[in-house]
Order: sequence, then C-alpha cells, then structure tokens
Amino acid sequence: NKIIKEIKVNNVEIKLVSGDITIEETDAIVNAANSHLQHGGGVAGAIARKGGPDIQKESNEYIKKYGEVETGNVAVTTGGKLKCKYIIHAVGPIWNGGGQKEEKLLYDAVFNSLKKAEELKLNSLALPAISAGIYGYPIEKAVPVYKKAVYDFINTNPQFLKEIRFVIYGEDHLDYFLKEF
Ligand code: AR6
Repeated sequence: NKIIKEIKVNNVEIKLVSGDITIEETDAIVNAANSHLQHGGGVAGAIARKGGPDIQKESNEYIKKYGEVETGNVAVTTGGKLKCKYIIHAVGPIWNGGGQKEEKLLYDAVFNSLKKAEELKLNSLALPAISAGIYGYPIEKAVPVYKKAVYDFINTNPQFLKEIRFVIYGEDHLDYFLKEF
C-alpha cells in the first residue's frame, strides 16, 4: 500500500494510504460491517475471505452472546490470518437521503472505532471509508465526517493511539480525502 499524505495532529500521525486494507500491518483494522456481522460483500467480504473462517465464526459467537451491533457501534474479533491483531467491526449507517441521522451515526462509527482501539491500548489503526460503498453514503459528504471524528478523538488526548490510517480503495475516493485533509 502506498502512503499518499501524512499529517501530524498533536502527537498523532494521520496517514492517507491508497490500497487494500486487508494487507495493513497496523495493530487493528476496522471493518465496514453490518449489524449482524455477516461479512458477505465489500471490504467485509475481502477481510473475511483473507482472514479465514475464524473471523465469521468469532463474529457469530459475538452475536449469539451480545445480540446484534447497533448502527454506530463496534464489535471486536481477532485478525484471524491477517497481519493485524484485532478487527474492529464498525457498523455505519445506510444512506437514506440524509434525514435519518446518518451523519451522527457515521460519526459514531468512526469515533467508537478509535475509542475501542484506545481501550485495547493499540498504537495503530487502519480504517476504510465506512458506509461509502454498498451502504451508499456519498463520499463527498462522508469524508468531512471521518475528519471531524478523528480530530475530535485526537483532542481527547489518547495515550496509546499514535497512528491512524485511512486506507482508500480507488482513485476517485482518494481525491475527496486529499481535498479534505
Ligand atoms: N480495502 C479498503 N477499502 C475497500 C476494500 C479493501 N479491500 N474493498 C472495498 N473497499 P463497503 P459499506 C472500500 O461496501 O458501504 C458489506 O456487505 C469501498 O470502495 O465495503 O459500509 C458489509 O457486510 C468503499 O469505499 O462498506 C455490509 O453489509 C468502502 O470500502 C455492507 O457491505 C466501504 O464499502 C457495508 O457497506
């Protein structure tokens, strides 16, 4: 994967990376999941295929134990066969025109992913463009929300998290990130 841009905010590096999140070697990667943690398509499908059967298995166990993951919230599994130690499964909103609290729910999905990483005492985290694929959230509206959540989180003065990567799949999405960051 290729680092396109690095920004330092307080003590935290934000990196814009072009490529495939499944090959990242950060302590955790974030998955753009659904509430049932059924990892079929999109980045979730790629993670579940490359990470091996343990990821879906652990996800099923999580659902059995705690019930479905509400939109804006996260669940954690191991990284299976991936290089990361954990996968933080974040449930973003389905875009429905913008009047269904989508912005708040997308903000929560990102903020709660970062908060979970800090709780787990992780130093580095990689995130995809949550909701901006199958869930239809317009990328130009999503990127400012990602940015606000990350900056707000950094302003809580995390102790452990030092590197936050956005791993961006495809050139068109990358342009929006470069414009915003
Ligand atoms: N690495 C990084 N980003 C990727 C990759 C990859 N390997 N593959 C796709 N993307 P999506 P959502 C980008 O659809 O919109 C699944 O079925 C993609 O280009 O994966 O939150 C889940 O199980 C887009 O920018 O997630 C849910 O049911 C971004 O990842 C549902 O889709 C997110 O696209 C979630 O939809």
